[in-house]
Amino acid sequence: MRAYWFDNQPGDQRLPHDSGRDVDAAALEKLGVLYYRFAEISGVDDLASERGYKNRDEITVSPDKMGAVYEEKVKSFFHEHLHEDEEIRYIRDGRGYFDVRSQGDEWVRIALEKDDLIILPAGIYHRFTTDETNYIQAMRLFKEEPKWTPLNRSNELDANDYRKAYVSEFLN
Ligand code: KMT
Ligand code: NI
Repeated sequence: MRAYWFDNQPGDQRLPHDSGRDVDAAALEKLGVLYYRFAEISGVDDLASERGYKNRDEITVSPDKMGAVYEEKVKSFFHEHLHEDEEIRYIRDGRGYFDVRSQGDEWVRIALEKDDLIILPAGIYHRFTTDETNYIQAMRLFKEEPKWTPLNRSNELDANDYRKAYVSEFLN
């Protein structure tokens, strides 16, 4: 994992967009973003049982697996959104970027690779993209049913209860 300020320059979303200014794990934690690294699946199993995550699946995001819809999917993952539940991703192979909004509403880019696990809190505005390799395989953990409907950012969404709870816990 490496986190840094997104450079806000034009260009494909899959390019690094690296400003050269790093963001440390403590700063991520202030935003409610938790990071772990597990070389063994047993670490993930323990975290899942502590947090009540009973179910999991795996997704591969690549042109090989997704075919013609790949480009469209990658664009849709990159729309700024939130979820009303935590988003947990454990990277099994490949690489990708999760971008999260900072306290000052700037993008922080989090580059993840194999064995990285990230927890994004409910209500945080974020987006995802593959990198230039166009390949990532990730485990998605969830409590009951998959509940990761993306709610796209809007002024109305700022009044959502989960958004308000996030703002009061982490951005004030
Ligand atoms: C997400 O939340 O955007 C995704 O599930 C994308 C694939 S997981 C790396
Ligand atoms: Ni999401």
